[in-house]
Amino acid sequence: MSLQLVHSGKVRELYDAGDGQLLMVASDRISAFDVVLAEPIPDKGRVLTAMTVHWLDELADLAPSHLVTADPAELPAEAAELGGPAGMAGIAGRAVLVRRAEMLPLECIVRGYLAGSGWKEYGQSRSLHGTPLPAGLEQADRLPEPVFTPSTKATEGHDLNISFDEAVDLVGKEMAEKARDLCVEAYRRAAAAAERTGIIVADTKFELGLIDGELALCDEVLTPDSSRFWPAEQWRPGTSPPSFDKQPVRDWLEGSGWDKQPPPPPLPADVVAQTSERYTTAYERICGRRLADWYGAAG
Ligand code: Q0Z
Repeated sequence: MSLQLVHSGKVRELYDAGDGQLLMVASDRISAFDVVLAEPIPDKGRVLTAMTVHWLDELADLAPSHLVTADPAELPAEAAELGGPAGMAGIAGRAVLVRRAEMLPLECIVRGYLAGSGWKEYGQSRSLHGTPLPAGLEQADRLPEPVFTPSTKATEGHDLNISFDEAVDLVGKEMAEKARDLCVEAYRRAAAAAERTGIIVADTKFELGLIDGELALCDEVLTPDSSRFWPAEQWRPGTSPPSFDKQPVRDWLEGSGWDKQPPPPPLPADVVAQTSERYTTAYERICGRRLADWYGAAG
């Protein structure tokens, strides 16, 4: 009578809930430098789940979503088995019931700033996703307009950038255009809201799927794990801004002398506490809600 695990990611799990539904569970695990650390970050799973639900609600007029419920009282009874000794209370707030979608074979990335692989490409060819950009842009500069830069899920971890025409080959012209327009508008709205709270959403990745033939927002939405969040006051073009959420972990690991080969050294308790605090702050600032009001949060 246990829920079947259908997919296990680095920091979350997906279970078959029957009736065309899935249970998506965000853990408190954190990854840095491509490895998962041993120490959980308290409330991280709740923050990511609450943020996703916030954005799905904010964007509901733009697109339907896969979300059925985040209310622990409405989850299948077997979900309690995933909550450890605390039972349902152990997963409350970090598990959502969703409708199974026919996922587009695309990672729908939108970039508003020049970071990561976008900055790398610009350095090599003064373009982003093959489209020429103005000369003289610096690392972390804001782009003139947000750009849709789709990729495909490559084998293990690293994704492969694809052109818009290749996206069209994968899903058809109408679907590719719809996906692009939806994602760019969703990014614009979320980035504008976050900017008013002093947080820059440099880029983000959406996963879309078809539900009843309609394009729907699926998976996690505008979370720190699917996006680059930067503290606006530390943004300086020409430098690589710190990550709003993971920087304490990265800084400590960098200073630990670790050779970046697994296993990573154990994180000190103060780094864990500081990081947990960053996630909570990100949620409370960006979404304008208290985490204590979310399911299962300590208060
Ligand atoms: C999401 C993923 C996770 C590992 C598949 N509504 C949906 N319908 C069908 N498939 C998915 C969804 Cl969200 C789906 N992923 C990503 C989630 C653990 C991987 F919780 N894979």
